[in-house]
Amino acid sequence: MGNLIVILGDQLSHDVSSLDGADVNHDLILMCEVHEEATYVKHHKQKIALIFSAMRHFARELVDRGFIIQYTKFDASDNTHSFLNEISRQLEQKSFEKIVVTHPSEYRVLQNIYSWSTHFQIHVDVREDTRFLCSMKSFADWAQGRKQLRMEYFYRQMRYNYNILMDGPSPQGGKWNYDLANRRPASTDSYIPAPYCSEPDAITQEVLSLVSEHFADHFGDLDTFHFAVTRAQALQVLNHFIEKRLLYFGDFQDAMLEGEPWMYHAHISFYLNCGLLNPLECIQAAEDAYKCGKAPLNAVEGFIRQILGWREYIRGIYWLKMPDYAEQNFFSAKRNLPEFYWTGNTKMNCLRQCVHETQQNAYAHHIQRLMVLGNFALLAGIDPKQVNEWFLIVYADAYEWVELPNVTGMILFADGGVVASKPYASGGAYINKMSNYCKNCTYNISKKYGKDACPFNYLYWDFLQRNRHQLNKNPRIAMMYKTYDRMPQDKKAAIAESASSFLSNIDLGEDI
Ligand code: FAD
Ligand code: DLZ
Ligand code: SF4
Repeated sequence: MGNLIVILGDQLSHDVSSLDGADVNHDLILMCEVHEEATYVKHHKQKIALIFSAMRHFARELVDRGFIIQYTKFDASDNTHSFLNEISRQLEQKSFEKIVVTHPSEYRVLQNIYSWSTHFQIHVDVREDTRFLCSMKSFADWAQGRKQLRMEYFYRQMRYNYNILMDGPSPQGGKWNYDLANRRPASTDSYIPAPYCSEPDAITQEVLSLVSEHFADHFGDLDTFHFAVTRAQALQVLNHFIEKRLLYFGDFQDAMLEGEPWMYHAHISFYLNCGLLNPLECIQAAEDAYKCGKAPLNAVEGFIRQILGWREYIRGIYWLKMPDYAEQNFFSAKRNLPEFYWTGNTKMNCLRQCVHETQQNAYAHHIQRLMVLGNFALLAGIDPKQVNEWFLIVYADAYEWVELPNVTGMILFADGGVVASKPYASGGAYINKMSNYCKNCTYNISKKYGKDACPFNYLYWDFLQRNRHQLNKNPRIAMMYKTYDRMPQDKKAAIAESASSFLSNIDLGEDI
């Protein structure tokens, strides 16, 4: 009797632990495109297309390796559209010794998996997801007894453990972190290489028509789809980054330019998160580029920190803190998400650009997510549930394990300071310094309050003032409160008046 091996849509790696010791003659691999997963939130069309196409290509590769596969397509007439019922169909047809599955990336799916053994009276072997570089147990051990869970210390430990960019026990170049060298704005005449574009093959074309037929009311454009859908293509994306962009990644990591959604970023989160790329190979490719002089240390360290540090840390926080983490709302924020997050219809040029690019590409780079889309949601006091849902829907790399700590922890400070030591709140000056968005904006970046002033400018002070009781003990913000307190009374009143009128315009659905 063989095993029933279930492979989920973000487990598309040939070395995934559920395939360890798999028997090509007796085991059956089940993969299914189900309504349950495709609609638990209304994912961006391109995200569904990426997962379905990558799943279909991966299944074909498994068949080429000799495995027996049961693959349920979304539009198959007998599709029952849930994991539980698709497994049930297999168990009705054949006896299996056990079900084997790699630990899912999301809490929601883990609860589903835990129900299988009681439901079917069969042993379910849930194996560790060894594709991550820090196990849940190692992260919990690292966190144990620490007052603060700062990414920087976790990252240093990971560098040491994996011997990445190390000179014995010390970091190469003498510093762990070169972030201060990574703050250059880009200019419009900067050379920015075009992103990798795959040509849709017959499988992808079939998926694209399926998505346009069944998910027409989901957010986002589909005709701009150009994602890699196989491991071979994803490796080309990685290679393209290492050869053409890594060199500039450090310097321009925080830069934003109108009409340049891809900048010098790697565009690999989609593939890392669904399993087409492995984090260690991306890290090693960057380290090799440094060793052979293709890229400077500030770029390579900056890139490696994102994957070895941030990505693993975020995943560790998710599993350490779930399920309560999804309910956090430190500031009791309750404003509804403004409609312009879906349409891009706003006079604020920075937000308009970032929303339109998100619609077009199911992608925005980190600083757009953090300092524009995220910063606005924080300052305007948007309900964390709604912000989380939006971020989970609109990006093709979004899975709750990575989206939730970034939104609840990093941008909204809704966890009260688990991920960030202070809110990433900022006025318009930062956006103006790091982008050219303000040049084409209806609002005036240099004005601090009043009808045509940049809303970020007054919302920033209003946010601090509104949440003073929650933040005034935070030593990292004490200076800002001192600055505020020194302002003349009439300036404070004008800021409060501008913020109040702007926020009520949002609530009324006015044009802002
Ligand atoms: P690069 O800038 O080239 O970075 C390389 C890699 O580092 C990324 O591919 C990613 O795997 C990793 N990385 C970098 N920053 C982070 C981070 N903060 N957390 C985890 N991994 C990181 N990333 C996701 O993969 N899925 C999400 O749903 C997601 N939601 C986010 C929401 C918000 C509000 C913020 C501020 C960040 C979010 N991120 C998310 C992190 C980051 O923005 C994306 O990983 C990155 O933009 C992906 O593009 P890239 O591959 O070009 O990344
Ligand atoms: C994101 C996604 C989508 C849109 N559809 C499916 C699907 O139909 N079948 C599937 O196995 N996986 C899908 N996924 C990825 C899953 O949501 C992902 O595997 C879980 O988040 C794991 O916890
Ligand atoms: Fe954004 Fe303000 Fe600049 Fe306009 S002026 S683009 S709203 S930061």
